[in-house]
Amino acid sequence: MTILPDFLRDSAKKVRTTRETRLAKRQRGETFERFSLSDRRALIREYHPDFREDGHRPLAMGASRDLIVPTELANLLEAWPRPKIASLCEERATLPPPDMATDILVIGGGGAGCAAAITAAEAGARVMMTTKLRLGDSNTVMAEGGMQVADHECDSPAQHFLDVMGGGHFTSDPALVETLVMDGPGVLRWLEDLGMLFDKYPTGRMKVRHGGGTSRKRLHASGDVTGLEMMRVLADRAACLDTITVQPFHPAVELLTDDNGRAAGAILEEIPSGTLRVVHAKAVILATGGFGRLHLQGFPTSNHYGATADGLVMAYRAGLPLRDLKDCQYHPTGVVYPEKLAGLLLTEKFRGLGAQILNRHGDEFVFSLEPRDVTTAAIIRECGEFANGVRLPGGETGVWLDIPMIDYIHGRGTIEREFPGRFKEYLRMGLDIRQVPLLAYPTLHYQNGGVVIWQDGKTDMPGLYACGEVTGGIHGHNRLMGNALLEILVFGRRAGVAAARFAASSGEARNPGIGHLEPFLEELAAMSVPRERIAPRLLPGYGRVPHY
Ligand code: MEZ
Repeated sequence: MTILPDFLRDSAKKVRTTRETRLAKRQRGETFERFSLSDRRALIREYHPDFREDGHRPLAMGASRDLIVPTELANLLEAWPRPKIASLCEERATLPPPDMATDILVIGGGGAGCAAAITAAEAGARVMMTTKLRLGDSNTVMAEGGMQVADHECDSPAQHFLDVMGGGHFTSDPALVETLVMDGPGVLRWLEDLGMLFDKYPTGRMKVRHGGGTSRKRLHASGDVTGLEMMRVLADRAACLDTITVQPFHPAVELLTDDNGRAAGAILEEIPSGTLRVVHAKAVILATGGFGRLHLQGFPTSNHYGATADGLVMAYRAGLPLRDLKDCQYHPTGVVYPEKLAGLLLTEKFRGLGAQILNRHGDEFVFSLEPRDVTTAAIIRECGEFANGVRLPGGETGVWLDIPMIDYIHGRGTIEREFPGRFKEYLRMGLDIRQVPLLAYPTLHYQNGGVVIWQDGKTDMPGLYACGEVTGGIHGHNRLMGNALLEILVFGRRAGVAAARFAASSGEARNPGIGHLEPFLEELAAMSVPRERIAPRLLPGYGRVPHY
C-alpha cells in the first residue's frame, strides 16, 4: 500500500474526495470548459515563461542578429570556440590532416541521426555517425506518449495539418508542415517494417489516442516507452548496414567549411580525453537535438544529459540563420515528487486516457488536453498568483495529476497495461499510481525553433543538412505532442536521401578548414565577450561550469 508523506496526504485525500463527482461529470459528457482563443492568448502572454522579459535578449551578432532568444542560449551563441580551436583559428594554423574521411558525417546519434544515416547508407553512401555519448542517448528515448500520424478513416493529413498550424499559433512554415503530415503514414509503415511494436487491438488495428490540441485521435504509442522502442529498431537497422560506422563519445565541436563555403566535415572532441579529431566529409547532417539541459530560467528538464544546444552553436558560427527560438516548450506535467525524479515526464498519454489536472483542493482549473503552452501557463498561474498549488517542504509547488482516474474510466488493469514503464518505476519507489495521484509542474521539454531548413532538410549552406530538434519552422511557436517523434523520422529520412545525392554528385571539398570562424571571432573581440564564455558546452556541468 502506498503511504504518501504527511505534507502531501491531506491534499491527496481531497483528490479522492472529488473523484466521484468528476467521474459522474465525465460520464455525462461534460468537460472542464476550454478557454476561448483570446483567453488562451492572454493567459500565455501573462504566465508562460516565453513571455518573461528578463529571460530573453536579442542576439547582438551573426546571421540572426536581433532575433530574441533565451538569455542562456544567447550567451552560448555569442561565445568563444573551445580553446584549442580558438588558438588554431587565431594563429591561422593549417588543420592537421584528417583522422577520418567519409561521404556523409551525421552529427548526433538519436532518432533523427539514425533515420538520416540509414536512408543515406541505403542510398549508397558511406556514413559516419558521431555521437556525444552512446548511440541512442538522446531525447528520442525519453519520449513516452507516442507519435501522431493521420492513418485512420476518420482522420486525414489535411486535418493533421490544421491541428499543427493551429497549435503553433499559425507561425509554422506551411510547406514543412505539409511534408510532416503527408509523409506520416509512410513513416508508420516503415517503422512497422523495421519491427517496431505499436499498441494494437487483438484484430491488429492500431490503437490511437488524443493528445493536447488534437481534433482527432491519432497518437500511436508503444505503451509509455514509445521513443525507446523506436530507438531499438533504428539502432538495430543502423547496426545491420556495414556502410555505417559509429563513433561514440565524440561530440562535434566545430563544423568544417571549404574554399567555396560548402560544409566539409567537423572537428570532434573525444570525451573524456579532450583529443581533437578531424573528419572530412562530402556532406554533413546536423542532428544534435535540443537545449533542455541549459535549464532556461532555472526550470528542471525532461531532456537527456547531452541536450546542450551544440548544433545551434556550430551552425550559427557557420553563418546559418535561426528561427522561433524565443518559444520553448514547457511540458505541463514534469515530476515534482519524488524529488529525485524532478523534471522527468509524466506523459501526456496519462491525460489522453482521462487523468485530470487538479489543484490542492482537488478541483479542476484547466481542461487537461489544452495545447501545452496553455496548460503550462494555467498551472503556473494556479501555483503562483492563485496560490492553489501543493507546496513541498523545500518550497517547490505542484498540481495533482489524477492518474487513478484512468482505471475508473477504462477498467482495472488499464494503468498497468498502458503505462508499464512508469507503473514499475513508481512502484519501486513505493508509489502505486493506480492508487495515488502524482505531483506535477511544468518542465523544460523541447526546443520549438532552430536552424532554418527546407523540405529535404537542406540548410542555407551547400552540403549541410539538418533534421530533428535542432531545426526550426515545423512547430512554429508551440509544438503539439507526438509531432516530434514524427518529425525526426520524416526529416531525418529526407535529409539522408538528399545528402547522399549531394555527396554522390559534388566531388571532394576543397581545403576543409575553419576559416568561417575568423569574422565571428573578430566580432566577439569587438564586443568584448569574456574569454571564459565558451561553447559548445557539451555537458551541463551542474555546479562546476559557470553560466555566463
Ligand atoms: O511529443 C512529446 O513531447 C510526447 C509524446 C511527450 C509525452 O507527453 O509523452
